Formats: sequence, C-alpha cells, structure tokens
Amino acid sequence: MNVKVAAVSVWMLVVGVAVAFEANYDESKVPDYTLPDPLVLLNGEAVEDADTWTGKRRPEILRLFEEHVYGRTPTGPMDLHFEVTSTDENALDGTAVRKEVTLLVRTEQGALPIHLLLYLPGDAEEAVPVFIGLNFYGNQTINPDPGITMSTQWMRANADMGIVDHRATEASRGAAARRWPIDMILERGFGLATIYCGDMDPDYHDGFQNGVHPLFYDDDQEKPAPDEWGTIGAWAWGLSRAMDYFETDPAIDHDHVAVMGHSRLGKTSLWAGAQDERFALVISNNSGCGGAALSRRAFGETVARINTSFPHWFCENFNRYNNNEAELPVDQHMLIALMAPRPVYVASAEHDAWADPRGEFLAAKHADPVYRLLGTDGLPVEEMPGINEPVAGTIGYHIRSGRHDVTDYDWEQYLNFAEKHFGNRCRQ
Ligand code: GTR
Repeated sequence: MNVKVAAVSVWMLVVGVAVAFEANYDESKVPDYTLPDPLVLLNGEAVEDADTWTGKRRPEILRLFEEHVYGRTPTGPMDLHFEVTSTDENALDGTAVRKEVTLLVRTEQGALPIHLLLYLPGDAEEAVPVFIGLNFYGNQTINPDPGITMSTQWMRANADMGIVDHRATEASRGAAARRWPIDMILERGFGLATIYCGDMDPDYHDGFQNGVHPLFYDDDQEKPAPDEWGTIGAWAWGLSRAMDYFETDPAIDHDHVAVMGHSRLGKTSLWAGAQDERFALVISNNSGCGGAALSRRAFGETVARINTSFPHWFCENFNRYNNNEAELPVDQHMLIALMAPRPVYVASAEHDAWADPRGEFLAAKHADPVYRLLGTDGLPVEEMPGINEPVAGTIGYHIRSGRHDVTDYDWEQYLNFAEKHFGNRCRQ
C-alpha cells in the first residue's frame, strides 16, 4: 500500500515537472489579444462624455476589478481610533519631525493595530504634501533612526534584511534605507509616511485567519467569499486608514497625498488609488503582473503563475483566468484609467522582464483615452520611451536602467512629477 502511494506521488511529481511554468520573454510569442475598451459600457454603448465615464463606466470598471481581480473591500461598521505614540521634533539631526501613530481598528469581531511612521520636514511652516508607501519588513527598516519602534509582527524570511525566525532583529534597522531617500524627500518639502504591510495582513497564505480579514467576517464566515478581498485588498485598505488619519492631522496637506508602492506593494498602491479617490497622485514602481502590466500579454509572470505562487494576494475568482486571460472582463490599463483624471505614474526597470516593462508602458498608454476624455494630456508620447527618458503628462512613465528595485532615480522622477502636479506648494 505504502509503495503504491509513493509511486503515485512520483508520477505526480513527474507530471508537475512536465508542466512546470516557463516564462515567455520573447516579444514575438506574445499572444494576439484584444483589450476591453475602457470607453465602452458593458451594454455596448460608447462613453462619449465625462459624466458617463464618472457616473456609469468608472463604477462599472471598479466593480469588475472587485469581482474578478482583487475582491470587494468590506464596508461594514468599524471604529477607528488614532493614538500618537511618539513624537520627536528633532529627528534626523534636527531636519525632521518624527511621529508614530497607532491606527486602532475595532469591529465586533476584534481589534487590529496599524503602526504608522511619519516624517515631516522640520522647518515646515504650513501643512505639507506627503508620500505614503507600505514597506516589506517593518518601519524600522526604512531608516537607521534608533527612535523608530521595531515591528514585532511576522515577516517573510530574509536574512539580508535582518529577519530571523520570521521576526525583525536590530540588524533590520535601516536595512531598506536605500529605497527610502528621506533626506531628498524632506528637502523638497514633502513628508513621508509608511506602514509595514504585515500589520494589515502577514504575507503568507493562512486561509485568511490572521490580519484584518476576520474582523469583517459574518458570524459563521471562515474565509472571504470568492469575490471578497485577498491580501492586496487588505493592504490597500490599510492605506485608506492612513488617509483617514491624515485628514485629522493639521500638519499634513491631505489634499496632496501621493501613494507609492514597489512590486507587490505597487499593485497595492494602484488598487488603493483606484478605490480611494482621496489619493491625489498614484505611483506604481515595477508592479508587474496584477499591477500595471497588461495580463493578456502573458509576458514574464502570468496570472496562473502569480495565483499559484501567491494564492492569497487576489480574490478567489481571479483563478478563473489562469491561462485564460482573454476571458478577463478587464485588463490593467483599466485599473490605471480608474485614477483619471488624477496624476498617475508608472515606472519600469530595464532588467525587470518578469514584470513586463513593455506591458506596463502599454497599460499606461491604453489608459490615455480616458485621461483625454476628462480633458487632460494623458501620456503624451506614442512609442515607449528609451531607457532613462521619463515622460510626464498627467500620466507619467519611465523605464530606468537596472533591475527590479526602487532607486534615487525613481524617487527623483516621483518628486518632479508631484511638484509638477501639486503646483508651487512645495519648494522647488
Ligand atoms: C515576485 C512576484 C512579483 C512581485 C515581486 C515583489 O516574487 O512574482 O509579482 O510582486 O515578487 O513583490 O517583490
């Protein structure tokens, strides 16, 4: 009997190897595809004016993304309480004010603390615009500042980042500082806020038992319904809770908040910006599949592959489109169009083929008709620009040299873009 079972597993393994995923990196092998038109309603009528976009097509597209890709975010009652847990008026050698704020969410099912870290320019005389981005390994990784409270949450294994046994150690302090050029951001008159994504939901598949999901379950519910939120939905929801806080803090110009994210957290910044129009500007850094890249190109990471490697990120319904992208009622250009007419920036990296730079550019480009309908200049370029040649209309795009990462170059473009759109509020 045991022998038989063993034989069966080997066979399965053989089959598993036989169908192992091989990413396509050959442009000539990209399948022919037709993108759904963001300017045609599901009933076939054309969207010819801004009112029809705003009143009909935009809500329709948002519902399609909820139902088929990211899942619906619960709207059930919750109590939100803000507690400033530390303030330092002389942080970072006196150049910054550092604040830590706990956003405590309560529902009938339980409570969840979200730890927000905020730096504001020390010499600000009025409310400042702010960038917010989630981080991968705890707030203490974004700067060596010893005043940052260390996260005690579960983290993905990463010895290089100072994560041991799935917990942050002292070695993690400042380990991601290179990706968060705080001096540059503060000098240009912006604040920077961040939250560890795992505060909302640790990044592994536990059947949605930890994190925020259970706080919104019905009495007998054990996991989200097929069209309810996964982990990206939970992360995006956390960004909106930070926005709730910004609206109460007079030091923050909450009408000028830019949401930025890298990779899986770039997928998240797009989904947050789509759902929550209080975000005035949205940035996707190397977000790839399920972010800015067109799913139908199936170039690099695909829908089937991402749903297999990360079964908790999207809603269960998204699995219907594994190796079946043509049936998706949306594609990612429509996600970008949901930001319109707010400025949105898509950034790729030359050696980040897994995220499909060309697919990211094309999604930005195919959002352009919506931006034009709403009276903006959209993405003012016809062809994909060259390496390190940023383009900025109301949609911005660049492909930088180098690999999957966040660099000073990326941040320089985001700061330029924010200054361009937020006007002369910020120091030039
Ligand atoms: C990869 C994943 C990508 C991207 C990346 C990241 O493993 O396949 O979709 O999200 O992780 O977040 O760093």
